[in-house]
Amino acid sequence: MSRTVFVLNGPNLDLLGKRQPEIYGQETLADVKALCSRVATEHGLTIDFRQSNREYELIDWIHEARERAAAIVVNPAGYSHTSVAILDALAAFDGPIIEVHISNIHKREAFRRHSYVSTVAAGVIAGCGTQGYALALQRVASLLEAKA
Ligand code: DHK
Repeated sequence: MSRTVFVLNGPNLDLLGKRQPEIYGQETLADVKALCSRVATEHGLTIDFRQSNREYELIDWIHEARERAAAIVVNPAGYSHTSVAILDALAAFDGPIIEVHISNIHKREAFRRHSYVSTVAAGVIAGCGTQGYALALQRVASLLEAKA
């Protein structure tokens, strides 16, 4: 069984570390990728870590995950709150999906409190900073273990 986990990041996360550090922290996306690689190795997982500012590209990658990934960790960023198309793509994925938000979306503007993606996620992690990605991968490892 595939032990590959797609870690997908949505729009503006390429600016992590530079963009609103009081909300999203000082770490860059490269730091998050390094963290994910470390945690994945500890759990015998392989990650495929990607970021896009384009909705269609994220959707294409979710389709690709159907063939290549056992699980998806996704921070859809702004698309969490707007994209039925990303929700539909994720609904067509068979494995576990863990949704990550670096910030606590429930403590912010009202429009951030609803995420389309949460309706198909096995779990949602918000407000744990970039550590949320590590927690998500730990959870994926447990879920895949339970399935094996
Ligand atoms: C990231 C974004 O870019 C926002 O649009 C979301 C999310 C929250 C985060 O906390 O990682 O509302």
